[in-house]
Amino acid sequence: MNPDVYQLLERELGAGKVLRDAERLDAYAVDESDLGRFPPDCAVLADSVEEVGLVLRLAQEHRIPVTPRGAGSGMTGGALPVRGGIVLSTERMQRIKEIDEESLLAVVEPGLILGEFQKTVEERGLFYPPDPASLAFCSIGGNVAECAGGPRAFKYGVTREYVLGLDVTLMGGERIRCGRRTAKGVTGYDMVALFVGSEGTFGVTTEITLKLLPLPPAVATLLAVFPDAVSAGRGVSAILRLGTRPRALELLDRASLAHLRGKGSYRFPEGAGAVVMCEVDGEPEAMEAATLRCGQAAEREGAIDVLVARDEQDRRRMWETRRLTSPSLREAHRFKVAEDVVVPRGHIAEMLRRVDGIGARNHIEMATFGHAGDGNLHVNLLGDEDKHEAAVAAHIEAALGELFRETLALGGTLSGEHGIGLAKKKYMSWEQSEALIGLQKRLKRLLDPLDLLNPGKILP
Ligand code: 2HG
Ligand code: ZN
Repeated sequence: MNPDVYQLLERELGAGKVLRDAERLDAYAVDESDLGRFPPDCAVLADSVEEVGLVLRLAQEHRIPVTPRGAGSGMTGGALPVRGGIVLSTERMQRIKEIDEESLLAVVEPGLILGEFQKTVEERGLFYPPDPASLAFCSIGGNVAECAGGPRAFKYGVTREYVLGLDVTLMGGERIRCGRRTAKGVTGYDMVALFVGSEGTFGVTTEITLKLLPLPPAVATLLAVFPDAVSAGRGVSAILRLGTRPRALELLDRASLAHLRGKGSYRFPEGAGAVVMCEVDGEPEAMEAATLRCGQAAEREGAIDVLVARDEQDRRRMWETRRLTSPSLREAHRFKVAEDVVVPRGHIAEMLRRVDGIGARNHIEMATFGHAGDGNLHVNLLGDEDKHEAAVAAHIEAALGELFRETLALGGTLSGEHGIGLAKKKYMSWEQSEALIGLQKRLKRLLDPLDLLNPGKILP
């Protein structure tokens, strides 16, 4: 990178906001994907929309790649600066600018940590449902870029459903406000939908208007214990067929549960082959009947035990421990390739059966868990051997290929919540036609003609 540009940035922004020493840049070279280290030439910690605009204008003028970054908790390499250049971090933009209780909306900055936002709105009796497991450390800007999901997406939908409006700065510095503050609105094309989930390749979000809901008055959580994952998958389908709509319907297989042993404050039952976590919300008087119905449906499919969270503390512990699945798997293994395939809801048990076969055929240790009610499974491919790194990598590659083929054969999709990023772009053409990929490339060219904004992501 041209040294004059650093100086220009430092002069305009102040030296404290432009990081250049290798040690500090280290943190910006990785994310949660395990795809390697990609140190940028510098990182800019922007504080305002004007600063974001300045970076994107200068970078365009000097042909420098820019990789936007929230909290770096992404799992597919979306925040990795694969071509060096500038990492443009929004971590300092953490303000909640407005909470409008009557209109049920909030206006926030992208660096705001999701869990903090949720706590703030809940104190006012309001509810922001999207709950990725990283909620304690992921940023809302990152959630918007990836269109994050989470357990509660089962009833309430993913981030996309909650983004009413966006303030986006395009490569080159042009600022666009799109969307609305109203409950409805169809004026012009749905530009918000275009930016949500675009993984930082179309623009940099500097302000987000989010829809809120009233906080549900009561919540109840039940845990159904199954002998194995396939029967748990059938249990999930049986609960799906009920009229009741739980807000979360999650599954953890034997390997995932084994990794959670001794972790967190909740102890999942010893010896379980798989568990289904089913959570309902609504009026307090409806909770008992709803959990009973779900529990009975699970039992009809072979659940050997059904436990109900005793109180709010028990419930919180259960979820806190569930959220440790991903970090526990990572801690225990040298390789952890986390997938997030989705199959249509009618094929959940069948997909779990096929996943078992993939692990066995490729001699790969696997752990499968996640948002089974949505057909969204986190199939994790795990590996440990140092000496045979290349062999492990080849097994993982082969297993991945099978996983994606099976997913697509069942009418599924490659990614339900983690995005494509760097990790899966070579598989894009397995799912999408040349014409569709071509159209997306034309869109990218329109918004970023020099391919400088988060280059090398999504599109093969
Ligand atoms: C979760 O649901 C996250 O816990 C992480 O999406 C998934 O590591 C994973 O596979
Ligand atoms: Zn997930």
